[in-house]
Amino acid sequence: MAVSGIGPYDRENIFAKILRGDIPCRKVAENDVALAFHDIAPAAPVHVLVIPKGAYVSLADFSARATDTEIAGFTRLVGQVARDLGLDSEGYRVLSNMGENAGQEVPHFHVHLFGGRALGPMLA
Ligand code: DGP
Repeated sequence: MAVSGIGPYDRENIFAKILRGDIPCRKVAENDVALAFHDIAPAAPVHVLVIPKGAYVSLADFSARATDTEIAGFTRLVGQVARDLGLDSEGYRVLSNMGENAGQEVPHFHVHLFGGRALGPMLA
């Protein structure tokens, strides 16, 4: 279900359950503030999700409320995962769906990291 970017945080969303260890994920990496794991329905040879460990609904919420330490650590983990998966030389795409118009399904902020093939032009 699409969600607003500014609604209250739902502690029962699927990524909150992954963070609590209630359901499993295929972990790629983590640091103090963020976790990276493989998407359950990959849209490219590499399709990793990176999420903050804190409770943020969307990029709008994260950018407004997260600490500089969280934002820095989150961003560093995205870059580290891409590097560790060997994506730097050929390139990759980072994308975040925010709210209803973008079709955000899971109301816990996340970025998608796509790589491993030519990804084609961005779709509007
Ligand atoms: P978005 O539309 O941007 O909210 O993308 C949500 C992504 O989350 C989508 O690509 C599928 C993925 N996803 C949904 N449920 C699970 C799950 O239980 N485990 C994992 N690893 N990924 C999930």
